Amino acid sequence: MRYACSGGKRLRAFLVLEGARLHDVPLDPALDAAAAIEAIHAYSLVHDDLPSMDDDDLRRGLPTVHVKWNEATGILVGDALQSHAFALLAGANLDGSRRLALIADLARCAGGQGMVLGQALDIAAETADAPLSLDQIKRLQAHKTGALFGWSATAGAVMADADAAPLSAYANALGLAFQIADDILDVEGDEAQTGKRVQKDSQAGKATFVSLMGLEAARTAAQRLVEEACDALRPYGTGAENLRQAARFVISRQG
Ligand code: GRG
Repeated sequence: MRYACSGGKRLRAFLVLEGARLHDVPLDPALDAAAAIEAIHAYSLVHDDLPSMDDDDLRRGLPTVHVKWNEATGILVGDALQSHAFALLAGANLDGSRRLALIADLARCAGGQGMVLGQALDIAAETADAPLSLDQIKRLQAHKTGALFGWSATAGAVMADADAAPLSAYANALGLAFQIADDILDVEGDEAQTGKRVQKDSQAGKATFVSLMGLEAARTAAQRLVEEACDALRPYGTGAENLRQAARFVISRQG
């Protein structure tokens, strides 16, 4: 479990801590929520890497959990990380109703109406008769990666019983920009390595933002979404500068 949680950009934890800071939430429960979302994220990566899913050998530059140990260990590590996330939230030093709201929101965002649904749609797309449309890809990604971004950015407002709408709008735009940037990075990384565009077997024939929009239009769309994300932060004034920088980072990152 420790191995699976090592490394990574900690982007989701950062969103939790910044959202909490904007709402004057004490550091202790904010750190519990930040750790919880990274545990859920790590579980999703361990399971996504399994042979029955994306079958990846490397994650964060190191052997994936099922390669380093075995497949059963990968399944169990993911299961245990998920339980650990909810245990962290259940133990957070918060008023009972706020703690329950955080837990219920995370169950919704991570589960069968959120990230797991997105993953299911993604797997179904591999055997679909036709590639997905742009709207279908947007829906898939809003669930697969966007839902956890949404929980992360709004957790601070939930912990403070404040209006979460601006941070929710920020997270929606940020999540989509992140996924478009991820598709662009995939193409650019492959091109840098091989000099031409290649796709791994599990991606073959799968529609992405780049395959549907083209590289330049995808870049422009990601840039627009970052501006939209920054605009959503207007109610917080200069206090939200770190979140604005995070949005710009999401489309300028190299990994
Ligand atoms: C197995 C239920 C289940 C869900 C898996 C999120 C997900 C669903 C799979 C991840 C597959 C993937 C690599 C998608 C691309 C976008 C993404 C989530 C990248 C990883 O997130 P980063 O870049 O990772 O924030 P780090 O390593 O920095 O934490």
